[in-house]
Amino acid sequence: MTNLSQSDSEIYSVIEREKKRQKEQLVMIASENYASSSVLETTGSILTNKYSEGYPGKRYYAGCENVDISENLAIERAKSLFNAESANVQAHSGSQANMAAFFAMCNPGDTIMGMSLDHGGHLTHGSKVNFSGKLYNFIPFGVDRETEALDFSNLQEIADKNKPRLIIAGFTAYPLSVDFEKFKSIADSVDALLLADMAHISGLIAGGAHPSPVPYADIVTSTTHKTLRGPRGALALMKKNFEKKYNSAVFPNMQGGPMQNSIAAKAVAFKEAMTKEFQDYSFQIVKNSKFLSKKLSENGLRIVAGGTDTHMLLVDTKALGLTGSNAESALLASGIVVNKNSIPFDNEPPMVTSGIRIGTAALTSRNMREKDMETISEFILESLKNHNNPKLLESIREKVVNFSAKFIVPGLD
Ligand code: DSN
Repeated sequence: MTNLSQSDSEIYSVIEREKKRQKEQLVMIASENYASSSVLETTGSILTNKYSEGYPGKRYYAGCENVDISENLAIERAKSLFNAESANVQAHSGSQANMAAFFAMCNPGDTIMGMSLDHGGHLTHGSKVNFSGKLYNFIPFGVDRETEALDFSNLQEIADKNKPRLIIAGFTAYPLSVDFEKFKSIADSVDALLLADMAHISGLIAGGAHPSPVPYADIVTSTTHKTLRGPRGALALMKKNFEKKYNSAVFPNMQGGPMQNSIAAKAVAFKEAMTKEFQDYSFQIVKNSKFLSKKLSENGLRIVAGGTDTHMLLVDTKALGLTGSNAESALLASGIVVNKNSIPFDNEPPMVTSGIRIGTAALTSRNMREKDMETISEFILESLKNHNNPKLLESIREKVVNFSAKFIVPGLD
């Protein structure tokens, strides 16, 4: 970054400090990952200069002959990676991909069922502070109090009673495998449409480590930067009959010019996700989180829902007498980055919480394996048990820096 270092030392220094942070800390935010050098190069390319409102072959600007090729590649690769009938790669974010899905499938005021935020849904699945909860009549569903797994019989009852136009199968803090076929049968039983928001697990689905919603859902949305390891952005897959509606919901209804640098970087990420290496990566993520979950539960922490089938685990920190917020701070002081997270039926407010969400996708991108999860479980437990001892946390942080230095950082090495 020789140009930037000379023209804008302040931003240059932020990037340098962030590089150091991403190398030294253990990034365990479940929604984060390290994009490859090729994805980063494409995201930072001159494709950012081009306006291209419209879709390939039907643009409102001249000079789109090159970005038509990259957008078509992104569409075709997305379809082939996920075995989908149609794809749209223009949504700037997961929230916007979901907004376009609602616009394509519902009218304002329609009834939609979504997982409540405090049981692991997303803001766009009906939260009152989000456009979704303001524009539509959302009816929340949740998990079973005992098992902390999705409660399908309750979901069926809510669907029977409310006759929704749409049911959303999507989660940001649900560690277990999702039975999309079951969602589809409930949606069919009440004549509802089905939207799957696979943002968290799309990399696992691409690699074969989690069942796919594509055969069942009318529309599937995803971010591209979580387990899928692409650039920050989103995609949508849909049945052919929703292609036109979804495309016009994104443009011109919701967005203007698409970000062609990001779309091309999505194409690069989709190609990477088609490799055997990525398949192995996706299975390793799950092995790592299962192993970590086992180690933490053997040593005094309670794992919500009894474990994990994915890249994430939800940990009840009250088992060690800590709020999620205290746990997050103690771990950060040790150089381990997680986020506090409400757990099902949490008595604490969202800024406090009784748990933390831990993800293994980013560390698996650094080639960490089960034996490394064992070391990390020791760092985590020691930090939580000594949360009131800043000196000890600082000594763990030094160990974490030395440990992290042994692993590659995609995009930086
Ligand atoms: N905010 C993201 C997460 O961390 O799960 C979801 O969009």
